[in-house]
Amino acid sequence: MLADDHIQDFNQSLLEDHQFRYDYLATLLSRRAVDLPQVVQQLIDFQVAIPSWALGTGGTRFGRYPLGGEPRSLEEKIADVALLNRLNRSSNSISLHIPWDIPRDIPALQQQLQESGLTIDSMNSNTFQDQKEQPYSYKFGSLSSTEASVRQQAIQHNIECVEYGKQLGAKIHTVWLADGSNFPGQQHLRRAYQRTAESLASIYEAMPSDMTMLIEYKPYEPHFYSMVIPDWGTSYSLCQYLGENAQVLVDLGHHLPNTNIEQIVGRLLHFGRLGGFHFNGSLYGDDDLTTGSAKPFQLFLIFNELVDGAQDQAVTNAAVAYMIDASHNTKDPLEDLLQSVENILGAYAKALLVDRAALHEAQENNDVVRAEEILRDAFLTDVRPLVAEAYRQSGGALNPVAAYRAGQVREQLIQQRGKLSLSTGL
Ligand code: AOS
Ligand code: ZN
Ligand code: ZN
Ligand code: ZN
Repeated sequence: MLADDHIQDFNQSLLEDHQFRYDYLATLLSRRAVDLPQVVQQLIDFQVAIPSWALGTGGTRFGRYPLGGEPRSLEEKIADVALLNRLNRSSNSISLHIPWDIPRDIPALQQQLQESGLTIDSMNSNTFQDQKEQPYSYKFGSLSSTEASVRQQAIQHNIECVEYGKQLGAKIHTVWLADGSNFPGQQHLRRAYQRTAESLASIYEAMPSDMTMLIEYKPYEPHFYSMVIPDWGTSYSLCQYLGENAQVLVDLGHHLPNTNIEQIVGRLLHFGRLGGFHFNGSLYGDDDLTTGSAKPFQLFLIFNELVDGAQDQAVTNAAVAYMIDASHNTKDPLEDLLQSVENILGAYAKALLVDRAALHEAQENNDVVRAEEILRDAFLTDVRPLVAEAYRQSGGALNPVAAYRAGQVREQLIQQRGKLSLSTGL
């Protein structure tokens, strides 16, 4: 499916227009001190992991409308990510969810991954749903449960994920907890935190020294009175308690409306505790929309912090893991993921264009307008030719969504996998 020839032929048809637009931008930017080939190289090097659960039409809680041709197995999920990566060369890893993606034949999976040039990014545990065979229920929490047997079951499940991760070469174990309470008085808030910290420590101890635990926070859902890990401060304190290989994960959808996420990013970089991102877009809550669709300026400001941190010798934060965490109802999930990656690369490109020396100078001089104008100047630059050039140079499609459509990929997937194929996921 989607022969490399197709991508190259397709690029040929767009090349002249692309070249014109790229040269024009290069001329514009030559008036500023921008090393354009270096910016393109940084875009080429930037990789965003794809989660296995974003490959099928997802969900709102009001129902699911299957699109057809969705992956029916872990192998087909990997095949879909390989396809995305051939189109944009920017998503060379996949994140798995246990038990939705239990690997049955590890050597065969490793071979498939190698042949498709992919790696496993992270393993994600699931203690927010009861599985059929499991003896104890998570109705009243998992790692924070009042019952030792429930906590033990949740710890064991996480250790099992770590073990799969070891076998598959994953370097990240991500924990998102749905633990919390719905009513005042339901839960002893301090003790719930303590039990969680201790449970996490047992999982942390089972991790190899080259694995990082990412701890996600979320202020609401499914518990609307209190979540055990509601905010970055709680995640951060748990990481401090656990040790160097625990880091905070920022899911863009996990903030109260109007939260200044870029400031959180800056803080975590300062503390050396920013471990990773779950990219998505939202207006109201954990909407899991296409990244950069609703608030592109915010995405740019986040990347502005990341680029600033990366260029600052004083920041010692280890490498940040980037992943998309989105899944919804009305788009072809593969097109949606291509759009998300493109918006992420665009925001990154714009952040790389910021005249940082001038910005720092304006900030030091409290020149409010100048500082803002510098950011606006970068943000309002049309960087699409830069992103397209990065795709082209790395062997991808100049316009991945158009190439995907022209290659009739979805139609072929439906033929192969059927009209009503369903994948697991939320
Ligand atoms: C849930 O809201 C979190 O964003 C999780 O990161 C993720 O979506 C989940 O683990 C996948 O089901
Ligand atoms: Zn998430
Ligand atoms: Zn979420
Ligand atoms: Zn989300």
